[in-house]
This record gives sequence, structure tokens and C-alpha cells, in this order.
Amino acid sequence: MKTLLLTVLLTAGAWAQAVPVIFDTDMGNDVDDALALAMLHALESRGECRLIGVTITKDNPWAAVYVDLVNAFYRRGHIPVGMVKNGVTPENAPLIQVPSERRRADGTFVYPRRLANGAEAVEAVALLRRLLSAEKDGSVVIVQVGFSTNLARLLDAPEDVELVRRKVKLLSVMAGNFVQPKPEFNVQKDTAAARKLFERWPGEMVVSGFEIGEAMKFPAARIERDFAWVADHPVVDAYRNYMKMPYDRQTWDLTAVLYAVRPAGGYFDLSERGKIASDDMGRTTFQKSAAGMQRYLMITEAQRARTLECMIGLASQPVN
Ligand SMILES: [Ca+2]
Repeated sequence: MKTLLLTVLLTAGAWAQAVPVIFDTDMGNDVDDALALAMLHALESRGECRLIGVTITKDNPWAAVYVDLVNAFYRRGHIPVGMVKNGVTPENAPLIQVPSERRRADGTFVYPRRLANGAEAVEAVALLRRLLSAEKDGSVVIVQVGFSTNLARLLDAPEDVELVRRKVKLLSVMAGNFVQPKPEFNVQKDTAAARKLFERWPGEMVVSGFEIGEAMKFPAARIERDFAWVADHPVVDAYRNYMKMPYDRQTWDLTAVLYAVRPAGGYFDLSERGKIASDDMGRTTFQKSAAGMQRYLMITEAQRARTLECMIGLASQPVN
């Protein structure tokens, strides 16, 4: 009885420490979003975070279905999923569609899910508002690994800006490029939203630029080996349907998740404080200023191997 009580208390303690996370993703445009979502589930299983909701910026119905089935695979099919309205990149993508449609010989889905189709998902900005309102002040971490469409819209109303200011501890973003003046996909696809986010986000923001995920590639051999604990894994299925195997893929979105949940892990270095700006071409620039609330990730040669190994371990961690 004492042991049971202790277990309950320890579990409750871990739960209280677990940082509430919202994952905002363009699921379907690249496979790193799927690996990043797997990492969040592993981190939740370890008591480090609580995935309170997923909002999507890819305007394709399979994106919501795929996110929902991954959540269900990790036995968290209750997590709310929000869809962008009139978003960019509506095109179909095999990496989200093929796993969603796979059925067994008896006709049942290989990956059961709650959402029958994307139209059943709630609207993303309304969901963001609801999720933030329900959490403690200064507690929420948002991970944005797609376009800024949803979060920029959340900044339209002054009361929502105030909500963000009050509730959000950190916004961890994958976007931009801080070593070369080159357009980056997440900025380029919705330049107006990206500009607005960088100009007006009222809190701490740490950005993982193109160069960080580019420096660490998820090895195809580890996709084959480390996920072998289960016959059908929705993230492996997505990986196989994104490009012809075997291929190593950049870990862009995974880096934003790792920093978001383990900011003190020593996996990355941080730039000085300052202000990020983006242009109509999708390029980002950084202006340092002591009072700035924006920084970007940097990584040393010495950090790379450990950081990559950690991301591989979390993404492939078995369901508990
Ligand atoms: Ca992405």
C-alpha cells in the first residue's frame, strides 16, 4: 500500500514537472515532422513533456489523419488535432496518405485512429487559444516546425497576444538560415506569416536554422534497425514512402523538439540575443541586441554525434 502510494506520488510529481508542449507542424511535406512527433511521444513516456495538442499548417486532410494515427500508435489517441484553414501546400503526399490508408487482410486499418478524415479536426487557431487558456501561466512550450500560418494568426487579436505573453515559456522554431543568405522552405512558403511572427511574437524564441538539421542526418540503417521492435511503425512507413530507401534524411524538425524539451541538455549552443527578420524571398537575418528575445541554435563538431544519437534514440524508443 505504501509502495502504491509512493508510486502514485512519484507519477504525479513527474507529471507536474512535465512541460506542456504544443506541436505545430506541416506534417506531410517532409519526413522529419514524423520523426519529431515520435520524439515528443518518447519524451512524454519519460515524464519530460506532455503533448497537449498538435496543430497543422499543411492544408491537406491526410495530415490530420496521419498525426492522429501516430498519436493513437503511442496510445495517446485523445490528443486534440487542429487543422489550418486556407493554408499553404495543400497537395497530397504519400508519406501521410499511404500509412493512413493501409489495411490488414481483414479490412481493418493497420494504424487505427480516431479521425475518419481531416474535416473532423478542429480549426487550429481556436485550438491553440483553448489549449493555452487551460495551462498555467509561463508554462507552455510551442514547437513550430512548419509554416508560421497558425501562430501568426494567433497574433491578430490583442487578447490572444496577451494570452501568448502570459502562458508561453518558449517558442522553439525550425526555420531560416543563419549561416547563408538563402531562402528556407518554412519561411518561403508563407513569407507574410513568418515576417509577422518574427516581428511580433511577444516572448522568448529560439530558432533552429537550416544548417543545424543539415549537419546531422538520420541514417537509413538506423530506420531499418532501431524500429524493429514492432512490425508496423507509422513513422517507418512514412519514411519508406517519402523517398526511395535507403536514404539519410536531415534532422531539421527533430532539433527543434530536442531543444524545446531539453534546453539545458548541452546538445546545442545558443547565439547572442537579438532580433530575427525575414524577407519576401524567405531569407532570414539576425541583428544582435542585448534586450532581444530571439536567439538561434548553433552546434559544434564535438556536440554533433551525441545530439544525433540522442534524437535517434528518442525517435525510435519503443511504446511503453
Ligand atoms: Ca516540417
